[in-house]
Amino acid sequence: MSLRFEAALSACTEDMVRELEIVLPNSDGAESRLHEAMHYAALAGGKRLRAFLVLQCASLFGVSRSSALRVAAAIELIHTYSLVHDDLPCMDDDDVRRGQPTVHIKYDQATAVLTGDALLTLAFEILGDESYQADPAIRARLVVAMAKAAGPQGMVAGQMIDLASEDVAEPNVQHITRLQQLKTGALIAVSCEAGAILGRASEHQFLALHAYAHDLGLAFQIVDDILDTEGDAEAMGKAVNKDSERGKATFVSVLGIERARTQARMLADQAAKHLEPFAEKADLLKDLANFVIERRN
Ligand code: GRG
Repeated sequence: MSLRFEAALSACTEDMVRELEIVLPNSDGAESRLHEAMHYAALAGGKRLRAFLVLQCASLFGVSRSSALRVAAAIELIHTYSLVHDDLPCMDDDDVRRGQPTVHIKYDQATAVLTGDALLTLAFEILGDESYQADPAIRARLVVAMAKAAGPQGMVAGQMIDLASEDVAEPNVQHITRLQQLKTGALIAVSCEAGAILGRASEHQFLALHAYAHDLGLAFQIVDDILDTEGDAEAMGKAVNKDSERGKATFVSVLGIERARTQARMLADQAAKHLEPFAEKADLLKDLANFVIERRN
């Protein structure tokens, strides 16, 4: 990992914590348990990759960091909601996330459901608010793009397909690719798209970033499957080997570990190539493609 990339990622993480503390609600009233659980979930750590994508893509077009941070916070809230709900007993049933008890373990299931609901709706409240972006057309584009990525033809659809995947008789790479593109790829893609929308990117620039995000998202997921097979639960901050225990098909179970590794490397290289139109302005995004395949958590 280059020193420049390391410094940029850690600045993003610090700024994101500050931004989330600004946007998350606080109260002493009867709803304080909900607000406390929202802080617990959203400020528990995490790599902040989606936020980094928003900031870096927006910076290609000279967008102010404060506007990009607000949009990045909204995406991190949506990402956090998906993790809180995914960890519930009716879904993946996990007790540990980001190295600490999941929200339903720390609080209770009803609070975890409401926390996810509240994080998701807060994200859309933020995106609709004029404080970070005066142009209503840009805000509307962001709201629609985010709803498409997170909703019934994006992440939620991917989760539904995933839950049904244990019953698929002969899973193949096409099935897993589609499922993962919806479940994790769509939010990664919209993180890049959001930077481009804020920056009023041209069609050509938009497509280049979309192609980068597509390949990066797949590489990210393949590595996630590799880490689930090989990883160590402490470094990951969550249980590992869950997919194989459940007999769920993954890129590793279908491709084998060596082909999965080669495929991830190939996709990361290809992702970086899509950034050529931006020349050295996109160096940190190229570094990110490398980071995604070298990460240990
Ligand atoms: C409940 C609607 C709904 C969706 C859940 C994203 C998701 C869909 C479930 C997460 C399950 C999972 C572990 C998927 C693997 C890829 C993934 C999204 C990992 C977590 O993202 P990271 O590694 O997490 O960026 P951090 O903690 O770093 O933010």
